Amino acid sequence: MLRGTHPSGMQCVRRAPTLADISESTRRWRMLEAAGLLVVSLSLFAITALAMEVIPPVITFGTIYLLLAVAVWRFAANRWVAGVAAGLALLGLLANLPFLMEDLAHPASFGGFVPSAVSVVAAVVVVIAAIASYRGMDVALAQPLARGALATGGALALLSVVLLVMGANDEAQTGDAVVVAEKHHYPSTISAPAGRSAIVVENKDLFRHTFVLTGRDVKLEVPAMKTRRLEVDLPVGLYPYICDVPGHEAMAGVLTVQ
Ligand SMILES: [Cu+2]
Repeated sequence: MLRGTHPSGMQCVRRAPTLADISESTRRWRMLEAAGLLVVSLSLFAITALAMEVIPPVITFGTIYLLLAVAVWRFAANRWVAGVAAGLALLGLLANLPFLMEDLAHPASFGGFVPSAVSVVAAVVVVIAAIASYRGMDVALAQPLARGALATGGALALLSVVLLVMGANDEAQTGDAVVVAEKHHYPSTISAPAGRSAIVVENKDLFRHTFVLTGRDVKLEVPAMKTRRLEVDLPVGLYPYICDVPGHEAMAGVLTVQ
């Protein structure tokens, strides 16, 4: 409670707004906003679970969205909390845009695509619900919005599973240099014979990887759980290789051609 002075000069007590001060429709829109923030938070935690790895920035963002969800739910009567939470949700989305665009462009790689697609859909719901609660929009619109978001998220997840399962694989042949990508790591060294040979990259992760020989025109795109083969013709030498997916900088090694 805050004590203040009324323009009439009388002492008055200004109290924090309660649910009694807002309409039922405003309260429901705020609940939908909190639910959207919770879904964004859970999809970020899902990325670390699917990667089977602690990714500090993802955990930090997941925790921030979780706290925003709790704040909007706990202080549903407070328009400032609802507005600031939606603004921060939008900013978080924009800050992660390069990673989101990468993931959304590769629907067959389940681990990146599904959490990113779900979090974008949920963030859109958060912003619409916040605006609706401000403008006092009819709460009857909340249900089709929530259902539409669920249907969109579900359809995108299903599309990703189908592409993951149905996608074609390349076969390794005798004499190929085989590289296994697992838990976001490449072996630090591999070797291949000089002249015509082939590099086979086996991706055991639910996330996409690439195999790039730096300084050479060699790049393999390897979707989640897939194997790709590329014929090369390399003279004797050392060739550094990397995965150039943003955030995968630790995936690097050296190919020895002898
Ligand atoms: Cu990678």
